[in-house]
Amino acid sequence: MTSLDSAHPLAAGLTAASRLVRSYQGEHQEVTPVWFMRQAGRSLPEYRELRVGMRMLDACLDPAMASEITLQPVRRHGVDAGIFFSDIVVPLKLAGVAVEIQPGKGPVFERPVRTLDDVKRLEETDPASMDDATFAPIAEAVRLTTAELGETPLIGFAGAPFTLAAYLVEGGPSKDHIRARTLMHADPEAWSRLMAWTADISGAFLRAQVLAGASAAQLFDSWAGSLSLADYTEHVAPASARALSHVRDLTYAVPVAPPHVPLQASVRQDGEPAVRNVPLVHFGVGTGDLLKAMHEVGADAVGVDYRTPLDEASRRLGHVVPVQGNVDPAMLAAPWEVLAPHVETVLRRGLDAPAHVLNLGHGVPPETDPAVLTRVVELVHGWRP
Ligand code: 1CP
Repeated sequence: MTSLDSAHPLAAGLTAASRLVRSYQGEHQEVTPVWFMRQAGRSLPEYRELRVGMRMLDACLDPAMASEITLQPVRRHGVDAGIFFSDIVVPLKLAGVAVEIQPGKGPVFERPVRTLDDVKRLEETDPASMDDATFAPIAEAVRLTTAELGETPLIGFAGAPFTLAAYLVEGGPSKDHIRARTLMHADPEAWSRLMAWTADISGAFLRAQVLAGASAAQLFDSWAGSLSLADYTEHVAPASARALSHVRDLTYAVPVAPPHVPLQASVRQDGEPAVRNVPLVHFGVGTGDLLKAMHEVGADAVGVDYRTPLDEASRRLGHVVPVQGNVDPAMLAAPWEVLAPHVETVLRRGLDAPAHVLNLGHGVPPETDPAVLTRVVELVHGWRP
């Protein structure tokens, strides 16, 4: 176990009692916390303005800009968390992989990884050699952000090994990730080495964010829904567990609750602080059949996409796992009279789990009216069962 620095927002008592952190730790909150995947980004005019003339990955590696973009949706919507502005391919770029993010398309790689020799070329960068200096722009951006966020937690994130491998093998965005799934079976050695390498790269990226001040971490396995449960369990889950193991050891002593916060289970009564781990969330798209396996790789909470109702997801998770989700992003463009009851249904179904963090079932569509997101936050914060 490794204790976070005493100045870390969790250890210093700034964020440990927040609705978000407590929910991820399984403590039901009277007011359901809410944030949105892709809340930073193209739905916000202030983001589009800031990004003019700046390439995506350059923006991610500019600490002042990454911090400002992270803070924009928190200021505007009053959400319960910031999600660090970066991208799942940033640690690959820091590892020396030639990658660009093309506007309107996504990550594109100069050289797809298709053979064992290609994997060996990646391995020339030892993930263990990626140190504080490598992640300096990330750590600096996180520090700038948490200094502004105060009691609002920052969520760090990384791509899960399968989703990263899907991009690396295909060379860019793909629909069914066919080449990646072929490699998994056609060359098990190349596959398992590729998965171990990406796990360590993503793990190092996650760890840098948490050590610098993130109060929770989310692993995005966006494309895991293309896998059968058998393939996921055998060829993917061990690498996802490996990625999470890079942050699983990070703990903090639960501080005494600030006077304005009612005493809850997260604060020990006998004067001795309890020790907690930094909460870890695991999310995928189309992963209704994989939810239990995704929890078992070492996550505290599971993100659910819009296809599986939250009460059903909670049932599959044995009713003991905090859930996050799962407003259908398509509903954001529907009239309020349609959207509001949908959000309320999600809130009601979330009661089936020990705790619920409201989110979308996938990212905010770029054309979303930001005023609608603000209104959803107000609805969620005002809702009582
Ligand atoms: O110029 C731009 O604005 C490019 C759009 C964009 C943005 C805003 C990309 C390109 N990435 C991001 C930021 C980003 N990416 C964040 C932080 C912002 C936030 O959530 O508020 C996060 C968490 C990601 C993670 C990410 N990148 C995922 C996992 C989450 C998900 O949406 O499934 C994935 C799959 C990516 C790859 C990626 N990066 C960008 C795009 C358009 C894509 C998807 C491409 C595809 O469809 O395959």
